[in-house]
Amino acid sequence: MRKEDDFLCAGVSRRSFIKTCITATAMMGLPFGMHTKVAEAFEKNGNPTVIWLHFQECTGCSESLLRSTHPTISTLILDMISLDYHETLMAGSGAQAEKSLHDSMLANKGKYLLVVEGAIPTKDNGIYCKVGGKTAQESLLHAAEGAAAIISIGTCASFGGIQSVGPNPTGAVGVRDIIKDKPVINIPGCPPSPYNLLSTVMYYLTFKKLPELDALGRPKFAYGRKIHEHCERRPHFDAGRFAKAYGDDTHAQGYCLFKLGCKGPATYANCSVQRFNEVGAWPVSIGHPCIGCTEPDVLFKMAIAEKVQIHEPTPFDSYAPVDLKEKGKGPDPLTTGLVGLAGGAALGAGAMLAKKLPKDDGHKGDDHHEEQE
Ligand code: FSX
Ligand code: SF4
Ligand code: F3S
Repeated sequence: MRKEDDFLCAGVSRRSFIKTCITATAMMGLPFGMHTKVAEAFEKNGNPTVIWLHFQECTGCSESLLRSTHPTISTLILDMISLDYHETLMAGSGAQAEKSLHDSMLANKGKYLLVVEGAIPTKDNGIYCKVGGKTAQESLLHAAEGAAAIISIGTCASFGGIQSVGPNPTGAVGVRDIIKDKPVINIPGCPPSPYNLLSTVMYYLTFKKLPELDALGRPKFAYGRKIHEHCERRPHFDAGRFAKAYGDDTHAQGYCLFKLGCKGPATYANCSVQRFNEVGAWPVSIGHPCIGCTEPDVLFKMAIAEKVQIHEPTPFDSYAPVDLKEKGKGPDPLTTGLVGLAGGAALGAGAMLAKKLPKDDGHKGDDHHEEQE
């Protein structure tokens, strides 16, 4: 008899597959148990054709995908989807590669997912990035025509990224600046979390629609909250304990990195929750301030050490909820104690925040969180 782990689903072990479905389900904010629906949908509708184009970028987005190990996203992504074209991963090149791109677009017209990595130069007829004799803009327009949906992976494809920083010599823009007649989902980050890409693809296959997006086109399940709300250094922030210099005692003790320029209070992303690799690291956990890499107005627009303005102070989301009291019953002493603690902490946080924030802050970052239909 076969062990469960020996059963292969779309080229990966059943156990790994279910684990990935559980992770993706949790990331999408769906109730526990929904992973079976996600798994069923993936088994039924899985193996979607994906065409992946590269334009102006460093390939860090693809690298990030390949380096992820828990769960083994690279294996899952590469086995669970039909990656028909990816310039840096495919074996073929030249005319052979061009043919497979053309054949796949024709065979899967209207059904494939187009993933775009990198910005698109528009100046001087787009001559600053050409692949196979075509400008990035031409390739994008051509591939977008038959796509069911487009995913802009990384900050470059989402918003223009480093290429678009002034004076923007090549006129670099993001996909949404060019494609107006197709759904475009932004998964920013420089590089982004590969789990956000996986969850978005799984959501799309499960529900046959796009996840809810914010005003910047980012899935709300991954970019709905500020890093600052769930950062492990947040208690230090609330208590007014800030690292003063890299390598000094305050830094070594894990104090809040706000005064070293951490952009967490103005950055919407799930890095501190999902983290990046098997050791569970993310920039702030290893002592570097968040540089706001998911935010178009922060990354490369503000200096690393520049402080962000905190517009809407939000409490640390690990404090005890304030509605612990069961309906119809009086509060028990433990609940009262917890509520008191939570309230005290939140008040304390607000007071400390007002007291400790420097007065000479800049005014960038925040706040793109109106809903998008
Ligand atoms: Fe951009 Fe991707 Fe930054 Fe690099 O290729 S989002 S420069 S990490 O990786 O596009
Ligand atoms: Fe964490 Fe940065 Fe917020 Fe400090 S400022 S709590 S390091 S996100
Ligand atoms: Fe980017 Fe900040 Fe996360 S720099 S990777 S959004 S912690």
